[in-house]
Amino acid sequence: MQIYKTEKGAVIAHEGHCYLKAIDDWDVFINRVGLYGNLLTDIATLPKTADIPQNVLAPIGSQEVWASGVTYFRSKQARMEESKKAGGGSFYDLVYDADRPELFFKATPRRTVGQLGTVRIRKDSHWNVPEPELTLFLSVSGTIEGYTVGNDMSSRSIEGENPLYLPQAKTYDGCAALGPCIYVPERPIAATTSIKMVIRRNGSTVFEGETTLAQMKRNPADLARYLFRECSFPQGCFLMTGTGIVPPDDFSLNIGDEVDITIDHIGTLTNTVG
Ligand code: DO4
Ligand code: MG
Repeated sequence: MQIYKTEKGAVIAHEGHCYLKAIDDWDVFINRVGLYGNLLTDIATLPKTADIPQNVLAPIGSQEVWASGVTYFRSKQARMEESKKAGGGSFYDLVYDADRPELFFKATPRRTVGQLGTVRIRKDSHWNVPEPELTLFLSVSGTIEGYTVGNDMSSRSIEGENPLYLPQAKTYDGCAALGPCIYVPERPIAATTSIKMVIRRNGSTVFEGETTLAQMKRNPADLARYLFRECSFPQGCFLMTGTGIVPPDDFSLNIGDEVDITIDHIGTLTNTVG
């Protein structure tokens, strides 16, 4: 089932029908252990309503957005290459093979946009890419309750100059996008799930790439466990799981580019670069 955040409340899509639920607080609505079962109970008393809404908000309330890095071979390879001159190359190799994953703070809700929102590139960065990432919604107890599409906008020039600049490469206004909904399945998402990204410039495709969750070296539940080791999240949190799609080194985003990221069962998150 999918849940969409709208101005009128939550729209729950299940087995070809949509249900509108008036809610006071999105945080309380999504932050429930056993969300799938709770949603089934919610819709049992709700009338069927219109179709999937067109105007949806980012499916976030007051949660923090965190991210994982170097969870796919392609990401490790790209990072080692970009940071070679700065002497950072081997760190990526080491973290790829280590037990402890790379986890970093990505964004507050205020720095996060939703469907059709504008993601930004930094004015002081000359090499910028979107990173299409399966994003977990974790409850207060650290359980994976749902999944959304995430875009971890990144400055490759800043991160490549020195790995210590990672927070600046990753966190700034408009650095993250989430949406269009939270997919809440009965069972964990399958390894065959595909992630696709298309970047369009003036109506033409300038990059497209695809991967599957089977290419991810880490297990989503392990990433969640590491994040919750010493951090508490009373309202739950979002955790991006890393990118497996990296455009070639001569590619950088332009203002006005459109980025579509599609993940099976969740849908397509579309954003314009500003
Ligand atoms: O270590 C740099 C960031 C890695 C990242 O964001 C990713 O692999 O997706
Ligand atoms: Mg990333």
